[in-house]
Amino acid sequence: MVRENAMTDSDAHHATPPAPTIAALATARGTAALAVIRVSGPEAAPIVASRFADGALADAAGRTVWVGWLRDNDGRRVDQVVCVVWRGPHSSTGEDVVEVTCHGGDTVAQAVLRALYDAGARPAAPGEFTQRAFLNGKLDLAQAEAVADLIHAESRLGHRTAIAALRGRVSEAVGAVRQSLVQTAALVELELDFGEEDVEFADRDSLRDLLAEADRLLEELAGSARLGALARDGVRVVLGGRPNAGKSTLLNALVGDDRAIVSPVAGTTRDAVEAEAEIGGLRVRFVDTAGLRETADAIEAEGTRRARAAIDASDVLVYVVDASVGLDDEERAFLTALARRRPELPVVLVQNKADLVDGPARLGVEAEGAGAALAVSAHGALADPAALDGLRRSLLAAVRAEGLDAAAGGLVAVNERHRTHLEAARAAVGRAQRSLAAGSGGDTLALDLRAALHELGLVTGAVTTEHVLDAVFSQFCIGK
Ligand SMILES: Nc1nc2c(ncn2[C@@H]2O[C@H](COP(=O)(O)OP(=O)(O)OP(=O)(O)O)[C@@H](O)[C@H]2O)c(=O)[nH]1
Ligand SMILES: [Mg+2]
Repeated sequence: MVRENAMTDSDAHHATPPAPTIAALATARGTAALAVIRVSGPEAAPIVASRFADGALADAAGRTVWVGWLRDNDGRRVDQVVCVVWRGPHSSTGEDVVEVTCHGGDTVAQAVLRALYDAGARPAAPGEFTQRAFLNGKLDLAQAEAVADLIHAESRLGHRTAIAALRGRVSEAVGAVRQSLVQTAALVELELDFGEEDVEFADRDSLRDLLAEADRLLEELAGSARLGALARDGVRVVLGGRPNAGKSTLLNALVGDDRAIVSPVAGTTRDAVEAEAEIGGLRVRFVDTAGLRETADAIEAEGTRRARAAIDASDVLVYVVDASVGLDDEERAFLTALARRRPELPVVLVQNKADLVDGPARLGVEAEGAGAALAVSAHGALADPAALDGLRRSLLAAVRAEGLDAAAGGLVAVNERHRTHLEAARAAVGRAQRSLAAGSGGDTLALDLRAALHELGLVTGAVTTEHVLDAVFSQFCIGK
């Protein structure tokens, strides 16, 4: 249905052919009231006009709206559409753009697309609209990546960090580091110009201060990748503990839905059961697991094996203890070993069935690597909303995400790709700092500073390689 007919004969004769005009569905497929098809490139308006009721659309001014019938190759009416014409560079891609809004549903939208392909547009590759916006200077690379993050945002925090990056916050932060490095490099390179005369223009103390400042900013910025990952991917919270402790009951209470089977029989849960909730703007995926115990039952033993694997892959472990039973030595040993194996894993200890015991936390279930146990009652009518909220707050604190949702705007968070380049820039700054301390010549210093600047350029796209562009834009969906 979708076919390649991008190159016309005349294109083939150009030394550097102009970017072909591309078209794609910008909205999701499926039944909907409306669908939007975007066309971008030098022939956008003539291509749409050739199938549109009013041929004058070909020469339409930018920011004009046209309503009329769109016809296919055989002159049959496809749909009554609304066309918005944008003229480059004042458009989302920087090229001429026509947005065709038709009725929703796959049949109509695909028929409109086919008519436009027949008229000379070619199907857009994933991310090609955004890539053109980047190549035409409408967005830098970090902002282009934010477009993809915005589309895929699955929580309030993901939305907010993507908006901040789209507004250029990441680029601004990188720009601040860049500025201090450029300043340093300028001083050093000036000195190099006078190398023969063996003079030191650059005051060593201010160079040291500038480099220290750059290092601090880079560390902070690279560190924000943690927040970026939290915002984008959310956290995986595994509920673990002895059989019958109330893990499944707690899962159901936390997500407000009857997701997992609950029963008084120890060993009820076998497969891991997953359910999602948004807590403090963060996407939290809860994983309920089989109770941990030695068992002769082969199926339950497999469940236990899966539970251990889930705990190993978790971002946070909520270890559930039946308050009326308490934590035994074997469990303490398990938690101690876990703390040794994964010292970075936050463990939130929960004493469930608080309703069965008199008074607060009489069990003293502190274990290595875990804070004081929270007393909750996950059980149906006894479920205590305040205690559950306390548990939710502990989860946010465990991943150091408390208060993030309330932080107004300004959430600068880099992604993994940025982090790699920022770390490389920091390593180069570190080398420069050592050269300076060792009293090495300006030329080694200049080399490291250039390396650091190069890495920063790769974040925003001031420097690009095919590899970087492919890596970034191939993650987009078609139509974006
Ligand atoms: N009194 C009381 N009973 C609870 C509470 N939470 C759970 N229960 C009961 O404890 C029993 C076990 O609950 P589950 O949620 O199935 O326990 P589990 O940890 O998932 O057990 P397994 O899947 O077997 O590992 C059920 O009968 C629950 O109704 C609570 O806070 N108070
Ligand atoms: Mg269970």
